Amino acid sequence: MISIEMRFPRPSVMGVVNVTPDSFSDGGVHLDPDVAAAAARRMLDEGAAIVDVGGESTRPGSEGVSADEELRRVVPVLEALRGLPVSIDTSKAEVARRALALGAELVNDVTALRGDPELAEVVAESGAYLCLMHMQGEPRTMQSQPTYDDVAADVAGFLEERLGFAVDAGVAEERICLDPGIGFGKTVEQNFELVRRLDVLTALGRPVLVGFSRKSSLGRILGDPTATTGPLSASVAAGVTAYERGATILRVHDVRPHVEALAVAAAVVSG
Ligand code: HH2
Repeated sequence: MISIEMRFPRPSVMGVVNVTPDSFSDGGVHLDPDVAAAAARRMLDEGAAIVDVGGESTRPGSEGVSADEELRRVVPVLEALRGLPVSIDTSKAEVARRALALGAELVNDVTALRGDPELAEVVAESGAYLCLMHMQGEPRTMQSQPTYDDVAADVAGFLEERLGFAVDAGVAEERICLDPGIGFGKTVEQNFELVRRLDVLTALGRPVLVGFSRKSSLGRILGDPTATTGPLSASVAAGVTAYERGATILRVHDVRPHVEALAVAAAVVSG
Protein backbone atom coordinates (compact mmCIF):
# COMPACT_ATOMS: atom_id res chain seq x y z
CA MET A 1 0.00 0.00 0.00
CA ILE A 2 1.49 3.37 -1.03
CA SER A 3 1.06 6.09 1.59
CA ILE A 4 -0.53 9.37 0.51
CA GLU A 5 2.80 11.13 1.18
CA MET A 6 4.54 8.87 -1.33
CA ARG A 7 1.74 9.06 -3.88
CA PHE A 8 1.60 12.88 -3.66
CA PRO A 9 5.08 14.26 -2.98
CA ARG A 10 5.19 17.81 -1.66
CA PRO A 11 4.14 19.96 -3.52
CA SER A 12 1.51 18.21 -5.65
CA VAL A 13 -1.28 19.91 -7.54
CA MET A 14 -4.90 18.72 -7.62
CA GLY A 15 -6.84 20.18 -10.57
CA VAL A 16 -10.50 21.12 -10.01
CA VAL A 17 -13.15 19.89 -12.46
CA ASN A 18 -16.59 21.06 -11.35
CA VAL A 19 -19.34 19.37 -13.36
CA THR A 20 -21.95 21.77 -12.01
CA PRO A 21 -24.07 24.66 -13.28
CA ASP A 22 -23.41 26.79 -10.19
CA SER A 23 -19.88 26.46 -8.78
CA PHE A 24 -18.61 29.79 -7.46
CA SER A 25 -15.86 30.37 -10.03
CA ASP A 26 -16.41 27.96 -12.93
CA GLY A 27 -20.11 27.03 -12.74
CA GLY A 28 -21.38 25.74 -16.09
CA VAL A 29 -17.96 25.71 -17.76
CA HIS A 30 -17.58 21.92 -17.59
CA LEU A 31 -21.20 20.75 -17.63
CA ASP A 32 -20.73 18.92 -20.94
CA PRO A 33 -18.93 15.64 -20.08
CA ASP A 34 -16.65 15.88 -23.13
CA VAL A 35 -15.61 19.41 -22.20
CA ALA A 36 -15.03 18.34 -18.58
CA ALA A 37 -12.95 15.33 -19.60
CA ALA A 38 -10.89 17.42 -22.02
CA ALA A 39 -10.26 20.02 -19.29
CA ALA A 40 -9.21 17.26 -16.89
CA ARG A 41 -6.79 15.77 -19.44
CA ARG A 42 -5.31 19.20 -20.07
CA MET A 43 -4.79 19.69 -16.32
CA LEU A 44 -2.96 16.35 -16.10
CA ASP A 45 -0.82 17.30 -19.11
CA GLU A 46 0.01 20.57 -17.38
CA GLY A 47 1.36 18.73 -14.36
CA ALA A 48 -1.56 18.05 -12.03
CA ALA A 49 -0.97 14.89 -9.98
CA ILE A 50 -4.71 14.24 -9.87
CA VAL A 51 -7.99 15.84 -10.96
CA ASP A 52 -10.86 16.33 -8.50
CA VAL A 53 -14.22 15.71 -10.18
CA GLY A 54 -17.27 17.11 -8.39
CA GLY A 55 -20.99 17.18 -9.20
CA GLU A 56 -22.24 19.34 -6.33
CA SER A 57 -21.36 22.95 -5.59
CA THR A 58 -20.56 23.78 -1.98
CA ARG A 59 -20.36 27.53 -2.58
CA PRO A 60 -21.80 29.72 0.19
CA GLY A 61 -25.60 29.61 0.05
CA SER A 62 -25.88 26.44 -2.04
CA GLU A 63 -28.60 23.88 -1.28
CA GLY A 64 -27.10 20.55 -2.38
CA VAL A 65 -28.27 18.07 -5.01
CA SER A 66 -29.59 14.48 -4.97
CA ALA A 67 -27.30 11.48 -5.42
CA ASP A 68 -29.02 10.74 -8.74
CA GLU A 69 -28.26 14.20 -10.08
CA GLU A 70 -24.69 14.07 -8.82
CA LEU A 71 -24.19 10.68 -10.50
CA ARG A 72 -25.77 11.93 -13.72
CA ARG A 73 -23.19 14.72 -13.80
CA VAL A 74 -20.02 12.88 -12.81
CA VAL A 75 -20.36 9.33 -14.16
CA PRO A 76 -19.85 10.20 -17.86
CA VAL A 77 -16.78 12.25 -16.93
CA LEU A 78 -15.34 9.46 -14.79
CA GLU A 79 -15.98 6.99 -17.62
CA ALA A 80 -14.10 9.23 -20.03
CA LEU A 81 -11.19 9.52 -17.59
CA ARG A 82 -10.81 5.82 -16.79
CA GLY A 83 -7.17 4.93 -16.18
CA LEU A 84 -6.20 8.52 -15.27
CA PRO A 85 -5.62 9.79 -11.71
CA VAL A 86 -8.99 10.99 -10.43
CA SER A 87 -10.41 12.10 -7.11
CA ILE A 88 -14.15 12.31 -6.41
CA ASP A 89 -15.41 15.40 -4.57
CA THR A 90 -18.48 14.05 -2.81
CA SER A 91 -20.07 13.54 0.59
CA LYS A 92 -22.33 10.72 -0.57
CA ALA A 93 -21.49 7.01 -0.20
CA GLU A 94 -23.42 6.09 -3.33
CA VAL A 95 -21.50 8.56 -5.48
CA ALA A 96 -18.16 7.56 -3.95
CA ARG A 97 -18.91 3.86 -4.54
CA ARG A 98 -19.61 4.42 -8.25
CA ALA A 99 -16.59 6.69 -8.65
CA LEU A 100 -14.27 4.18 -6.99
CA ALA A 101 -15.63 1.40 -9.21
CA LEU A 102 -14.78 3.64 -12.17
CA GLY A 103 -11.20 4.04 -10.96
CA ALA A 104 -11.16 7.06 -8.64
CA GLU A 105 -8.32 6.73 -6.13
CA LEU A 106 -9.19 9.47 -3.62
CA VAL A 107 -12.43 10.51 -1.91
CA ASN A 108 -12.55 14.23 -1.10
CA ASP A 109 -15.29 14.76 1.48
CA VAL A 110 -15.93 18.35 2.55
CA THR A 111 -18.01 17.05 5.49
CA ALA A 112 -15.12 14.93 6.84
CA LEU A 113 -17.36 11.83 7.06
CA ARG A 114 -20.19 13.64 8.86
CA GLY A 115 -22.54 13.88 5.85
CA ASP A 116 -23.31 10.26 5.04
CA PRO A 117 -22.98 7.55 7.69
CA GLU A 118 -22.07 4.96 5.04
CA LEU A 119 -19.19 6.82 3.44
CA ALA A 120 -16.52 5.75 5.95
CA GLU A 121 -17.18 2.10 5.23
CA VAL A 122 -17.07 2.64 1.47
CA VAL A 123 -13.66 4.32 1.75
CA ALA A 124 -12.33 1.75 4.23
CA GLU A 125 -13.37 -1.22 2.07
CA SER A 126 -11.94 0.25 -1.13
CA GLY A 127 -8.59 1.25 0.34
CA ALA A 128 -8.93 4.66 -1.36
CA TYR A 129 -7.14 7.81 -0.25
CA LEU A 130 -9.29 10.20 1.78
CA CYS A 131 -9.30 13.95 2.34
CA LEU A 132 -11.01 15.17 5.52
CA MET A 133 -11.94 18.87 5.38
CA HIS A 134 -13.01 21.27 8.11
CA MET A 135 -16.26 23.18 7.68
CA GLN A 136 -18.14 25.17 10.32
CA GLY A 137 -21.89 24.95 9.67
CA GLU A 138 -23.16 23.93 6.24
CA PRO A 139 -22.85 25.60 2.81
CA ARG A 140 -26.34 27.14 3.00
CA THR A 141 -25.49 29.18 6.10
CA MET A 142 -21.76 28.80 6.82
CA GLN A 143 -20.70 32.38 6.05
CA SER A 144 -23.36 34.00 8.27
CA GLN A 145 -21.35 34.26 11.50
CA PRO A 146 -18.32 32.01 11.84
CA THR A 147 -17.00 31.93 15.42
CA TYR A 148 -13.90 30.33 16.90
CA ASP A 149 -11.94 30.63 20.17
CA ASP A 150 -8.70 30.18 18.23
CA VAL A 151 -9.29 29.32 14.60
CA ALA A 152 -6.12 27.24 14.03
CA ALA A 153 -6.45 25.30 17.29
CA ASP A 154 -10.19 24.74 16.78
CA VAL A 155 -9.73 23.49 13.20
CA ALA A 156 -6.84 21.24 14.31
CA GLY A 157 -8.97 19.82 17.14
CA PHE A 158 -11.79 19.08 14.72
CA LEU A 159 -9.47 17.42 12.15
CA GLU A 160 -7.79 15.33 14.84
CA GLU A 161 -11.19 14.06 15.98
CA ARG A 162 -12.29 13.26 12.40
CA LEU A 163 -8.96 11.52 11.71
CA GLY A 164 -9.59 9.32 14.76
CA PHE A 165 -13.11 8.62 13.52
CA ALA A 166 -11.88 7.60 10.06
CA VAL A 167 -9.14 5.35 11.48
CA ASP A 168 -11.63 3.72 13.87
CA ALA A 169 -13.87 3.07 10.86
CA GLY A 170 -11.03 1.15 9.19
CA VAL A 171 -9.41 3.75 6.91
CA ALA A 172 -5.62 3.39 7.08
CA GLU A 173 -4.10 6.54 8.61
CA GLU A 174 -1.35 6.67 5.97
CA ARG A 175 -4.01 7.11 3.29
CA ILE A 176 -5.56 10.23 4.86
CA CYS A 177 -4.84 13.94 4.32
CA LEU A 178 -6.36 16.90 6.17
CA ASP A 179 -7.67 20.24 4.90
CA PRO A 180 -8.48 23.47 6.82
CA GLY A 181 -11.40 24.15 4.43
CA ILE A 182 -10.58 27.66 3.24
CA GLY A 183 -13.85 29.60 2.89
CA PHE A 184 -16.03 27.04 4.65
CA GLY A 185 -17.39 28.99 7.62
CA LYS A 186 -14.46 31.41 7.96
CA THR A 187 -13.94 35.15 7.69
CA VAL A 188 -11.28 36.61 5.40
CA GLU A 189 -8.95 37.07 8.40
CA GLN A 190 -9.55 33.50 9.61
CA ASN A 191 -8.72 32.07 6.17
CA PHE A 192 -5.41 33.92 6.10
CA GLU A 193 -4.63 33.03 9.71
CA LEU A 194 -5.15 29.34 8.91
CA VAL A 195 -2.47 29.47 6.23
CA ARG A 196 -0.17 31.63 8.37
CA ARG A 197 -0.45 29.08 11.20
CA LEU A 198 -0.51 25.95 9.03
CA ASP A 199 2.12 24.42 11.36
CA VAL A 200 -0.69 23.85 13.88
CA LEU A 201 -2.30 21.52 11.32
CA THR A 202 0.86 19.85 9.98
CA ALA A 203 1.65 19.00 13.64
CA LEU A 204 -1.14 16.41 13.41
CA GLY A 205 1.28 14.33 11.37
CA ARG A 206 -0.77 14.02 8.19
CA PRO A 207 -0.23 15.75 4.83
CA VAL A 208 -2.26 18.96 4.51
CA LEU A 209 -4.27 19.91 1.42
CA VAL A 210 -5.12 23.59 0.87
CA GLY A 211 -7.73 24.94 -1.55
CA PHE A 212 -7.41 28.74 -1.70
CA SER A 213 -7.71 28.94 -5.51
CA ARG A 214 -10.01 31.76 -6.71
CA LYS A 215 -11.73 32.04 -3.32
CA SER A 216 -13.51 35.25 -2.41
CA SER A 217 -11.12 36.14 0.44
CA LEU A 218 -8.48 36.78 -2.24
CA GLY A 219 -10.68 39.31 -4.04
CA ARG A 220 -11.64 40.88 -0.72
CA ILE A 221 -8.06 41.31 0.54
CA LEU A 222 -7.39 43.10 -2.74
CA GLY A 223 -10.00 45.70 -1.87
CA ASP A 224 -13.39 44.55 -3.17
CA PRO A 225 -15.57 43.85 -0.10
CA THR A 226 -18.24 42.13 -2.20
CA ALA A 227 -15.92 39.91 -4.29
CA THR A 228 -17.12 36.33 -4.81
CA THR A 229 -13.89 35.18 -6.45
CA GLY A 230 -10.20 36.12 -6.47
CA PRO A 231 -7.78 36.50 -9.38
CA LEU A 232 -5.16 34.04 -10.59
CA SER A 233 -2.24 36.13 -9.29
CA ALA A 234 -3.68 36.06 -5.78
CA SER A 235 -4.48 32.32 -6.03
CA VAL A 236 -0.86 31.57 -6.95
CA ALA A 237 0.42 33.70 -4.06
CA ALA A 238 -1.83 31.88 -1.61
CA GLY A 239 -0.84 28.49 -3.03
CA VAL A 240 2.89 29.19 -2.84
CA THR A 241 2.60 30.61 0.67
CA ALA A 242 0.59 27.59 1.82
CA TYR A 243 3.26 25.31 0.34
CA GLU A 244 6.03 27.25 2.10
CA ARG A 245 4.10 26.87 5.38
CA GLY A 246 3.91 23.10 4.95
CA ALA A 247 1.01 22.23 2.64
CA THR A 248 1.52 19.08 0.54
CA ILE A 249 -1.36 19.20 -1.98
CA LEU A 250 -2.71 22.41 -3.53
CA ARG A 251 -6.26 22.19 -4.95
CA VAL A 252 -6.39 24.65 -7.87
CA HIS A 253 -8.42 25.64 -10.91
CA ASP A 254 -5.51 26.98 -13.01
CA VAL A 255 -3.01 24.15 -13.07
CA ARG A 256 -0.09 25.35 -15.18
CA PRO A 257 0.60 28.63 -13.34
CA HIS A 258 0.47 26.83 -10.00
CA VAL A 259 2.74 23.98 -11.15
CA GLU A 260 5.28 26.49 -12.45
CA ALA A 261 5.12 28.73 -9.38
CA LEU A 262 5.43 25.76 -7.03
CA ALA A 263 8.39 24.35 -8.96
CA VAL A 264 10.21 27.65 -8.48
CA ALA A 265 9.16 27.90 -4.83
CA ALA A 266 10.39 24.33 -4.25
CA ALA A 267 13.75 25.17 -5.86
CA VAL A 268 14.11 28.14 -3.52
CA VAL A 269 13.04 26.27 -0.41
CA SER A 270 14.99 23.07 -0.92
CA GLY A 271 18.14 24.70 -2.39
N1 HH2 B 1 -13.18 23.85 -1.94
C1 HH2 B 1 -14.28 23.71 -2.73
C2 HH2 B 1 -14.78 22.43 -3.02
N2 HH2 B 1 -14.19 21.33 -2.52
N3 HH2 B 1 -12.47 20.33 -1.23
C3 HH2 B 1 -11.41 20.45 -0.45
N4 HH2 B 1 -10.81 19.37 0.04
N5 HH2 B 1 -10.89 21.68 -0.14
C4 HH2 B 1 -11.43 22.84 -0.59
O1 HH2 B 1 -10.93 23.94 -0.25
C5 HH2 B 1 -12.58 22.74 -1.43
C6 HH2 B 1 -13.09 21.45 -1.73
C7 HH2 B 1 -14.92 24.91 -3.31
O2 HH2 B 1 -14.33 25.23 -4.54
P1 HH2 B 1 -14.95 24.78 -5.93
O3 HH2 B 1 -14.97 23.29 -6.07
O4 HH2 B 1 -14.26 25.51 -7.03
O5 HH2 B 1 -16.41 25.38 -5.89
P2 HH2 B 1 -17.87 24.77 -5.67
O6 HH2 B 1 -17.93 24.11 -4.33
O7 HH2 B 1 -18.76 25.97 -5.77
O8 HH2 B 1 -18.12 23.76 -6.76
